[in-house]
Amino acid sequence: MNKEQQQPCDASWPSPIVEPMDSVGPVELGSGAGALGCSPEVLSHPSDSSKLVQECLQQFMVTEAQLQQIRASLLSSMEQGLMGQNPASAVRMLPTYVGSTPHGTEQGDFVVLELGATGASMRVLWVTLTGIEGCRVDPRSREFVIPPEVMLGPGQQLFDFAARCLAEFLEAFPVKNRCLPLGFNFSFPCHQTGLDRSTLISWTKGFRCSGVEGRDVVQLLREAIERQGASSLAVVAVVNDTVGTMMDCDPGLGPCEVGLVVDTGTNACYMEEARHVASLDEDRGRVCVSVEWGSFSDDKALGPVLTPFDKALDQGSLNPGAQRFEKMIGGLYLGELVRLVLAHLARRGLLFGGCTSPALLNQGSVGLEHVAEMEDPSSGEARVLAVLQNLGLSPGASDVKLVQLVCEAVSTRAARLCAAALAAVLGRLQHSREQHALQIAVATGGQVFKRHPRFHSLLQKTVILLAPGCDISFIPSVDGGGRGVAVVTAVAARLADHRRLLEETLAPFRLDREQLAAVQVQMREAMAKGLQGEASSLRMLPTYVRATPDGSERGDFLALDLGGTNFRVLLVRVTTGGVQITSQVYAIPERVTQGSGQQLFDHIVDCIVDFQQRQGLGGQSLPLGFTFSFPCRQLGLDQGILLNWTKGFNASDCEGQDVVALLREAIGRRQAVELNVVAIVNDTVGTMMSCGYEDHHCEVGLIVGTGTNACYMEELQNVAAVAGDSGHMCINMEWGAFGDDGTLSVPSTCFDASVDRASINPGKQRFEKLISGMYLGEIVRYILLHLNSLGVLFRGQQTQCLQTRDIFKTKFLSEIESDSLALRQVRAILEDLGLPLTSDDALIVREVCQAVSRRAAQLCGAGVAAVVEKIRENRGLEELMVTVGVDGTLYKLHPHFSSLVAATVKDLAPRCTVTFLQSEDGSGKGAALVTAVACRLAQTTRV
Ligand code: 0WK
Ligand code: BGC
Ligand code: BGC
Repeated sequence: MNKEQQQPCDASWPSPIVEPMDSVGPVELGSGAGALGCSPEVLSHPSDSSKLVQECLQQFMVTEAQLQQIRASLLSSMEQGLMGQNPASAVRMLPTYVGSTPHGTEQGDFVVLELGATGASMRVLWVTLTGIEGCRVDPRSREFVIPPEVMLGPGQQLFDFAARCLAEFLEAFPVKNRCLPLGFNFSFPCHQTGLDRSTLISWTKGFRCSGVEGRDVVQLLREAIERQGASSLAVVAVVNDTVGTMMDCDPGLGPCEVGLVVDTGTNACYMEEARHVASLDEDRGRVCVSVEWGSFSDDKALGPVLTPFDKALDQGSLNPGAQRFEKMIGGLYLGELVRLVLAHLARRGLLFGGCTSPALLNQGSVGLEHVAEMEDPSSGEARVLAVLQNLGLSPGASDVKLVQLVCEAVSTRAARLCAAALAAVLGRLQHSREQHALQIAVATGGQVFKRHPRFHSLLQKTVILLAPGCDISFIPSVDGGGRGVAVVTAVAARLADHRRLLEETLAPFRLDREQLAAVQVQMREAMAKGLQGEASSLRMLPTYVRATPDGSERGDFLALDLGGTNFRVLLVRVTTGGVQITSQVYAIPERVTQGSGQQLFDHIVDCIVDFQQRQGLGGQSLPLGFTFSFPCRQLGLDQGILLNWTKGFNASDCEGQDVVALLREAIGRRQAVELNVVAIVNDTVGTMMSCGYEDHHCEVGLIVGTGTNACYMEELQNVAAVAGDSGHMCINMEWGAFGDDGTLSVPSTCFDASVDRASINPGKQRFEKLISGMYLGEIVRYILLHLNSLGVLFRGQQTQCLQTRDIFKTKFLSEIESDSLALRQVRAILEDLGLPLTSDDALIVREVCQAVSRRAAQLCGAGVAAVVEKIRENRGLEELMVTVGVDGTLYKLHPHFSSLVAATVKDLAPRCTVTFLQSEDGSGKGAALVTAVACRLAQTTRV
């Protein structure tokens, strides 16, 4: 079914309907009124007819003023389209997701399927890109004629036809076991949401298949290829023919930043500043926009140039009322306009002796090729005569010239209107680039450019007139944009490959419900073992806090809060009116956290003394509660043996020591300081107590900050290490170490292993290193380095800054994942780090952050689910209502962390109604409350 076998039965034209009038009488579309044969009104003298023909053709004359008006109106309609305002007359201005003109580095073999550019034919190409500038391999291609019933039938039939043509074409090529990227050159107006996702808005030109408008045409093609079993093809990009034409431009000559097609239809695309495209969340770089000027229909601008022939053509077309502008320019319509004029003039006896012919009255019988031939100065009269005789006409001598005049009038108008539209695009470029003197290369493509003898020069001359400030070079597309589509496909294939590598990299971070439920079970098992004092990665440390506050606490207390982002000294005043807190943050320099224990505790006492002086507390010995956020085996409320440092602390001579004693010794070393250290509490306990003061259901404390941990009120009978079997004991789980014994089934990625290896406590705090703020930024950094090494990020360029440890702060995750942050702000954060990134990079970095923080939140949720379920079962309750007091920068600042934790708990512990209460005053208040309870209990035992 090659092109030659089929003759001109053009399906693009349905049956004729009306008869508009003009100065030379009614315009008839096809057969019907004024039947075949000759009209009685043959004018006596040829010059009269020539004058009347001139008069008729006058309607096709478009003045410069009218062209300027069309240019101006189209320009404002483009700006409306860019701002997303789509009044009826606006042109669609569709972003194409092509963000750059070709680099010339693209290489590989690509298959291109062209549908829609050249009317009733489809073309398949094999394009080889060498990646070497100036070195081009001519594409091999084959054209397939599309049967009319396929162009007007069910969509599935059209796509199956396309898939069969692809398969037939590829038979000639060695594609065994190769997966070839396919670029789909689909020349119709589409809403693109990605390089390979595109929804057809409406058919144009001669197509009107059912069940396709509003659908993703890439999906339809993929399904057809699957039905065809042509598995060696992967559709990776869909491209409009104007984009293919623009991208086909040899970078050496261009690069072209405008693509102009005049084939059966007409349209243009150009590189717009991304920040001007409202539908894109972009502020940098450029994006190619398909103007879809075929639908331009501003009556004020177009009304005066529309002729009755245009109206007749429109009413006889497949899509009356649509693509009005295209119908005055596109190659599918030029021939029909000429036919309508010729038929009209014949009936008026002004041509062919007033005789018509079936062909002349048959829509679609005059095509672009006829017009081009009849206008071709080299054709000469003989060819014109031959064309007209072929249409069953017997042209007289004067007819030839008059017919050529008709052709010239129609095509001249088309070229000038097209020039006005191109001038509008150039005007837009001058505006968006704030360049009055614009130097620009325009790639041109399409049969009208190729075949029509004068169209190109007419357009060039007119556009120079209408866009004086532009220095335009026109670069004809070599092979109709096939290569350009392959270049876009190469970019899309690269992006698709990047997507695959990204998915592979992030897949281990995507935990499913089964994996999370397993974590919950493993944590329950470890809790049970820890409580029984058996070997377990959860040490389940008794805290000697037996009750949460009951509101009767009173007094002034000092509190210390060590172990989080900030070290704070607090004065906590507990009165009937509530709790007043005055606090001061003090830095703990690294030389102190990594120094000796004595240095550390002396520094702490220095801060306390400084605080007392500032608060005028000199000489007062207030009871002090010490929030010490590290794993301590407590022997009593004021005795805590540090088991091991975490979170980057590493002061010597502390592990295995009673830190309360270390503090008291430091106080002892400092003259004239009297402090009564009453209690040492873990920050989880402090947080639970602090929130318990507000909400008496608060029986769990959760920290997700620099580190992570949880505590909860356990039944004393379940705590093997502490005598007694009634009442409760708050247990510090130290869940940061969960899995250190290998019982945690969550896959550890190579990035987690890198973070652990680089930490000062490798092999320790496994659960913490998957969740907490000290590590998430580092996990992301390692992933970015990996993706950079794969070429997925930052164009594979070495990024020194990412080699620096801790340069990617966890707070960046919270900022980058915030919904309110546009991509441009994401890019700003990353650029401040010195990363050379594109917008795609910013999107990928955001996705990496999301995967890492989501896993952390879900694991944290699985942990909380284990704890609340334990409490529920402890109490043999069907339903449990409990509050979890929470603190920690990551939990508080990350935009989605808290909701993901809550969602995971809801899913894994459906019989627990869990309220998460963020602690306002931190655990310092909690430490003071524990101290207050201890003091109250001490008082009652003393009396
Ligand atoms: C604030 C609490 C403190 C705790 C910290 C944890 O007052 O006890 O250690 O939250 O959060 P981070 O500061 O590590 O983010
Ligand atoms: C389509 C455009 C296409 C143009 C040239 C028009 O009918 O709407 O998408 O670029 O024809 O083929
Ligand atoms: C410590 C815990 C602490 C948690 C949150 C962990 O590294 O081991 O004691 O509760 O961090 O600060």
